[in-house]
Amino acid sequence: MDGYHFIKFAILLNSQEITVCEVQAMSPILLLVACYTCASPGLSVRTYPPQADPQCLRELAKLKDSIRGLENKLFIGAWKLNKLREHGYFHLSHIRPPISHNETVLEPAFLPTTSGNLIVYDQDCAMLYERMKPPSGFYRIKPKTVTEPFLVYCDMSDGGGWTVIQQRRNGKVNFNRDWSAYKDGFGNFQRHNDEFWLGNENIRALLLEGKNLMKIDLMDWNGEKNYAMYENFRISDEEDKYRLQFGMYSGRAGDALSGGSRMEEQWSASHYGMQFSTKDEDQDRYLQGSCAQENKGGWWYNRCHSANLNGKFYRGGEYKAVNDDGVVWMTWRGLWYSLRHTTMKVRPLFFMDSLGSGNGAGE
Ligand SMILES: [Ca+2]
Repeated sequence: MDGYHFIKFAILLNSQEITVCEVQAMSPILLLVACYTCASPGLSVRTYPPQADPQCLRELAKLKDSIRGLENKLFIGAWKLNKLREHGYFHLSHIRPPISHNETVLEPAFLPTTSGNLIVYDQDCAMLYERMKPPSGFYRIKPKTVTEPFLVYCDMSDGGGWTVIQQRRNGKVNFNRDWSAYKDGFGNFQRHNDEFWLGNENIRALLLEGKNLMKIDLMDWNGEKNYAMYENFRISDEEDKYRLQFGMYSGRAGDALSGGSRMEEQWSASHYGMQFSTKDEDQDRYLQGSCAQENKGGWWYNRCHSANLNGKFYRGGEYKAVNDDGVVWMTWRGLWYSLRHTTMKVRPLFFMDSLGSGNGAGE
């Protein structure tokens, strides 16, 4: 509330005015209903000149807080209900207690399993998490726009519900691959520390679902961890060469995808708006050569990068090379330090995680 105006709810119901001091006697729920009612057509809200009654103002502030809390609950409840309705999980038979590692709760019709992995048809790991709270592992998901379900690693820790699109752990998988490999995905999809790229087609299908949060987990060779998060991470289709866009950054590892803090760095290194390049498909802004060839991976190169998570895996961290081709997150360890672990994982922006925070800002 500003110092000059204070808006008093005067709710006209059957010509009866309820002033703010009368309102304070109402329960928060009634007040919420009243507030929604007063916003309805045919009823009106009036603005009054300032009236300095401190007691009244305090009560009003408290009530506004209650309303905000209730509105949040209402919003989350409505959102959950919509999801339940949309995806048909509102049948009592589907509501089960959390499962243990070796317990199977799917209907027999969904079995048998493939490669030891349950076949499920959730659109992503967040939906799977909400439905079953299973442990981390590989599961088949089926985003709306794809016809065939595909295997993903679901990270059910860190609040749960993360679909992992990229993972580096040990350098066993070669990431210096061509366009079709990056399009379809490659790597191993069996153990939790396997390395892989989920594939640009699959990633695009996953991100099409709407507002999301991409979390990038990093670990250096001393075991120190860090992270960066981006809202609304998305890529365009193959025709537009999987062009990258993302929203607000948060985290502690620095906004390397935007190219760092200096303007000249951003101009040449920001990955925002860049198309995807591989060693055989050069879409970068480096006219003299190919960033993908020089930096040994497929990525949204500019001229060339400040993040190179699909780069060459160097043991030990600091490395020497002709080009800065390591597994790099410039704003944390610089261009000449190759990280040990990287994970790129995504889930809906509005997600009630196991910590109940709802914002997915876990470490
Ligand atoms: Ca080029």
